[in-house]
Amino acid sequence: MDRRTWFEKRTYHHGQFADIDALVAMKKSQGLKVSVCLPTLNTASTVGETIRVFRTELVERHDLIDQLCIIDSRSTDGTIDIAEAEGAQIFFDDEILPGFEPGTGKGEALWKSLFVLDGDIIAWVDSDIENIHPRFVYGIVGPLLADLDIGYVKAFYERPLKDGDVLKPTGGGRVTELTVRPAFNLFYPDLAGLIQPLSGEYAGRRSVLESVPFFTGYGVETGLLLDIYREFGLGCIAQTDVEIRVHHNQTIESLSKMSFGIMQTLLRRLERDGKLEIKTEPQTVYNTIKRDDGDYVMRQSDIKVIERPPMRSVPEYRER
Ligand SMILES: Nc1nc2c(ncn2[C@@H]2O[C@H](COP(=O)(O)OP(=O)(O)O)[C@@H](O)[C@H]2O)c(=O)[nH]1
Ligand SMILES: [Mg+2]
Repeated sequence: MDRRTWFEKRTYHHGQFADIDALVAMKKSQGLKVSVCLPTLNTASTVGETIRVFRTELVERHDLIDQLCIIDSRSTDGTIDIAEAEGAQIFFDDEILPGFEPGTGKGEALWKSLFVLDGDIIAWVDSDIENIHPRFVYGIVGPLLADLDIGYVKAFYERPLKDGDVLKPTGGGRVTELTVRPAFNLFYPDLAGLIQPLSGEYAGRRSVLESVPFFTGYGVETGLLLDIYREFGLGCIAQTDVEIRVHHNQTIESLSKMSFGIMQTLLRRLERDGKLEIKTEPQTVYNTIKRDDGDYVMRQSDIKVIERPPMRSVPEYRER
C-alpha cells in the first residue's frame, strides 16, 4: 500500500466507532477478548477518573472491555490505591519475568504487561489524560474489530500546550515534531503519514504485539511502529482521530532526555535495516547543564534503552 492510499484508507475518526454496541457484537461474533491496560507512574490525579469512565461506560454499560488494569512501576503518590478502589486489576512490572536484567520506563512496563494480559486485542492508554473519554478506547479498538487486515492502531489528536495557566491550542508533541517526524521523513517516509507517532494510546492484536521486540523507556512507541511496519507492512497500521488530548506537558529538559532514548531506538533500527552504519557504540550517559545560583553545573544521568525480545520467543510466555 503506498503512503497516500494508506493515509486515505487507514485514517479514521472516533465517531465512526461510536456505536459501541455494534463493536461489542463484532467482538462477540469474532470470539475475541479486549484488555485495556494503563501504564502508571505517579498519576494519582488522573488515573481514578480514567478507570471510572472506562469501567462505567465500557465494562458495565457496554461489554467492550474484558480486562481493565494498570501496570505500575511502584508509584508513591496513591495511584495504586485509587486504581484498586475504582476496580482495576493491579500489576507491577518488577514482579513479572524477574529472570531478565531489570529494565526501566514505560516500554519495560508495556512489554511486561503483555505477559500478564489476557486479551486477544490489547489497548494501552496513558494514565495522565485530563480530558478522558471512552473514545480513547473505542476509537483505537474499533478499526481492529471492523477490519481484519488491520493489526495496530494509534490514536492521534491535536496537542494543546499548557503555558502556566494558559492552554494554547497547539504546540504540544514537541518530541514528535523535532525528533521523530524529521527522522521518519529522512529514512522511513512511509511512516510520515502518522499524525502522532508518539501517541500513548494504541491497540493491537496479540498476534502482532507478541511478534515484535519492545524498547524500554520512551523508545517503545517508535520501536513498535518501525518493527510492525517491517514485519507486517504499512497496511497493518491505522490511526484514529480522537480530537483533543490534554495531558501533563513535560519540561524541555525531560523532553530532551526522552528524545535521547528515542534516538537510541532510531539509530539501532537504522543500522538493523541497513540504512546507516554506526561506527562507534552510542553513549548512554546524558549530560544536562543546569543554572544553579548564577553558576552552570553539569549533571549526568544514564538513559539506556534496552531491546526486549518478542514476547512469543520468551519460554515462560509460551508456557502460559
Ligand atoms: N508503569 C510505568 N508507567 C510509566 C513510566 N513512565 C511513564 N509512564 C506512564 O506512561 C504514560 C506516558 O508517560 P509520560 O511521562 O506522560 O510521557 P509523555 O506523555 O510522552 O510526555 C503516563 O501515563 C505515565 O504515567 C514507567 O516507568 N512505568
Ligand atoms: Mg503524558
